Amino acid sequence: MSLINRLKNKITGNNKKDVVLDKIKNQKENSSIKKYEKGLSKSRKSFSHKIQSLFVKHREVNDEYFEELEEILIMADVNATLTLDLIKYLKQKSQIKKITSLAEMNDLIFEHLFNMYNPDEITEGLNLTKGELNVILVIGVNGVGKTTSIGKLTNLLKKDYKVSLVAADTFRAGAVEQLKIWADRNQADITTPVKPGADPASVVYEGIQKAKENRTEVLIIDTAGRLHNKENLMNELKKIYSIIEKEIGAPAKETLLVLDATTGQNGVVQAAAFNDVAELTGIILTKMDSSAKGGIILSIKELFNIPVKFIGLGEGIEDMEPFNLTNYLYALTEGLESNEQEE
Ligand SMILES: Nc1nc2c(ncn2[C@@H]2O[C@H](COP(=O)(O)OP(=O)(O)OP(=O)(O)O)[C@@H](O)[C@H]2O)c(=O)[nH]1
Ligand SMILES: [Mg+2]
Repeated sequence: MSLINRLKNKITGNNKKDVVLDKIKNQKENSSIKKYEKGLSKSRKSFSHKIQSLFVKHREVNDEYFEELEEILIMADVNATLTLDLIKYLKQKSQIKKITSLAEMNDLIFEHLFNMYNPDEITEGLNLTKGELNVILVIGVNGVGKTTSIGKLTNLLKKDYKVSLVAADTFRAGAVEQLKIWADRNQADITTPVKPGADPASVVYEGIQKAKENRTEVLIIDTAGRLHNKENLMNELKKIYSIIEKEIGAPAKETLLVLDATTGQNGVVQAAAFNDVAELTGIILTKMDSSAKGGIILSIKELFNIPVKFIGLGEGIEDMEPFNLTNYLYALTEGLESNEQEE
């Protein structure tokens, strides 16, 4: 019997996971789920495949099993509090349900992850208004994938909005050229600094004037990667925010923090630092495809009240998806399901 049917027989009451599995089964051809499955394959190996491998080592649920499970969760970057809560829950539940087999434990883990979160939770999209000039500011430390994500985001948004770009990274040689390439690929307008090292706020000012003239609806601002020297960052952001307010008469619609999933808990530290100085409205989590630490999303959810709005699943222009918790959890835990079916 398939896992889905088995669970349906076994679990009574309204179980969110059943609903989710049904939905996913019906949408297997959905290209977004396929992208998630592919992009999260490394994370899946370090999560569900490792949990499966406990089958080989342990015949039954015991203290050693729980210790190893805890280690797997921590290594997958599920934060410590969440890991301990999860282990505590699994220990209690397995006692109550008198679970001794690892197959049933896998059921429990799979089920609990889906029950912890609302599978119907619609990730907030971007807060954009058609027909108006909406500004999106993109910030984050060096090399996390800001410019690449702007290229991908432009590709996603250009179907519905007129998008223009601003190269306010006046600091790094080559940064302007890099954004220009993405602008060309997307056939989007771009405002560049008049000279290297120009004041980023002045480029933003120019960008807004041009945007008003050519009826841009979404203006995306690329900024220089910087380590979190809070004072400098705060001053620079203040200047940019005030130019936006003054020139548009409304604040930036989105300030997106870009985090690199491969940096693990360091990303969590960056989120905390940026959250102190910027009015963050969302996170773009990049390089999920290169990371084995998919648990970082659960950590971010646990620690900050900032939605992950997009995840980067590769280097190509199409390799960024709006974040979808159901697809993500499914792609992370999928191995557990096939393990069940093979039994
Ligand atoms: N595999 C993978 N690589 C990515 C992803 N996003 C960005 N990259 C790569 O990460 C590297 C850095 O990307 P950039 O977009 O230049 O990063 P940045 O934050 O703009 O960097 P600075 O401007 O130097 O601060 C590039 O080689 C990108 O191709 C992703 O989702 N997956
Ligand atoms: Mg850049």
